Amino acid sequence: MYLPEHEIADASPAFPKPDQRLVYGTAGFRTKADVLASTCFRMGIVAALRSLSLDGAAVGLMVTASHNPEPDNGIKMVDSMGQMLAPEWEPLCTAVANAETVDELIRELRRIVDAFRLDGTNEPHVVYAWDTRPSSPALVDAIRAGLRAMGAKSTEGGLLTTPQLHYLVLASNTLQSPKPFGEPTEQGYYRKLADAYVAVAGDRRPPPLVVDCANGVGTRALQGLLHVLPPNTLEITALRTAVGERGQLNAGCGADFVKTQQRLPNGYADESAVQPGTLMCSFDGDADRIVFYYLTGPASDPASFHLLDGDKIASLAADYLADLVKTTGLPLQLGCVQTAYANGASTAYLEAKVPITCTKTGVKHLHHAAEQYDVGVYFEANGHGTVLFSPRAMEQLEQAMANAEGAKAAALRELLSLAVMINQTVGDALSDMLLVLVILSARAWDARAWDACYTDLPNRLAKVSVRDRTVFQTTDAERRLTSPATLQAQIDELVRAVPSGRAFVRPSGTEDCVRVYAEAAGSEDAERLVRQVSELVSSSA
Ligand code: NG1
Ligand code: ZN
Repeated sequence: MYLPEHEIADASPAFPKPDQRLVYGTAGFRTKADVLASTCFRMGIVAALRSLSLDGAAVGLMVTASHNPEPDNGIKMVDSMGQMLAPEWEPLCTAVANAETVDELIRELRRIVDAFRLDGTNEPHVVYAWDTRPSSPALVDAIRAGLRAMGAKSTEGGLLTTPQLHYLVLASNTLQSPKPFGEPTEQGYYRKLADAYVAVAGDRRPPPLVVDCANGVGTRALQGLLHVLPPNTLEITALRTAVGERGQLNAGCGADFVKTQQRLPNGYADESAVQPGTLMCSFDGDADRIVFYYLTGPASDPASFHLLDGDKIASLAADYLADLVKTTGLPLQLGCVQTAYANGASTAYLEAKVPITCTKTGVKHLHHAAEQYDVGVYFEANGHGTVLFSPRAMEQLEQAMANAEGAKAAALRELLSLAVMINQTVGDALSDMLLVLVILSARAWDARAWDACYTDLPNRLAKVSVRDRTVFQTTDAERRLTSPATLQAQIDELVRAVPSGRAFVRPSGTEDCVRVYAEAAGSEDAERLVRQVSELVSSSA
């Protein structure tokens, strides 16, 4: 069995374990950057072991805390086919991260080596990348030390978005396959996206778009893409592009700010590109999320702000793709996957058109549920999502293409190009942006026409700090609490009193808090409901 114990023991003291329990959660490890060095060192080792368990296939490590504040950071692992880490490895990562001593660390690692019968036959391969946080380079050094101790082959992705790293990993592992995913470089990613966009869009003219890059790595990715697209293909104004200016990342801008505050990024009233009717969008800090919005009046008036969130993107995409699938005449089932955070109005709208699944929060749950459909559209309300085409669907589309004509052939061709343009490994702000632009131009819709699909129910999301959030346990895709004992009945009673009321409580998987969501027919009712339920939560824990 294979484990370079001496090398690990020698390198380990440079990365002392902090006095804090760390958990591999929904998005890997995520906490204040200054306690993460030991975790990054150890994840370098675990990633190498994960690669060995996959016969030396490349796996990925991404250093980012996504939409969270700049002083936070995080690390997550990407599996060999570009998907999230296999769930059975999450507790292994947690155990390794929390080993108190070097001996304990070696013991935990040995456990993995024994369980998976890892030997030295293959060389492990790890691809790693990081976001623009000032803390990222030091954490990357820690990863490198872990990889060196393991004698792993490493590929440095550099500053990348999370979805770009997912792309690199999958592309690295399909180089020899009959259908390579793409060239395993950053430029390969841009070219794949750009070529597919040009193939789908043809001479359709998308609406102009103002992009808030959250002062993060999305700035670079957007520029990279625009550089590869033929000149004037897209009419984009990029804002909040201050990469590297301390304290700027996700500060008063970015997808999470816009979604949770339900308003424009700070200072937008002074931007000349920000005009009533103009379509706008915001990326998050690692550019795997996107939300859109527009104004119906002056930027200074909060009432003129209209959000087009992940639910609206899902509705736009599901509707459009369902029409294309119908035109092909193929018996493919298209479905949509949401979480409890999906606006009730979006669920009602979609339910009338396509089958819907509701899953627990966290992309891995949505992704898995979407795989059950031939074409699975999944989006979290916060703007993280994508579309999956099953191997069966791809096969049928390709076969049908061979002798199709007219509208049928056009629909097949478009679906096949969309399947390339859409980053199916994970939500991708750039790829989702192109998807929305392509659909809006095909429909000849502006922001307002898109928004008219349905009207969001007023909603509020609140955070409550509690002593121990593990006390809160849920069932029914997190829509109901089973613990603390009587809390759900009390919530039900509050909800019953509110027209079109809905509320639920769940512990966050990424922050030390409990989240409370409420929606209602009226804005004041939603506000009151979220406050009342939050008070219940505070007093029960
Ligand atoms: P938690 O902290 O478990 O609510 C948040 C988001 C998720 C997901 C993860 C990963 C909300 C309400 N929750 O999870 O949807 O995106 O972060 O980043 O937006
Ligand atoms: Zn993100």
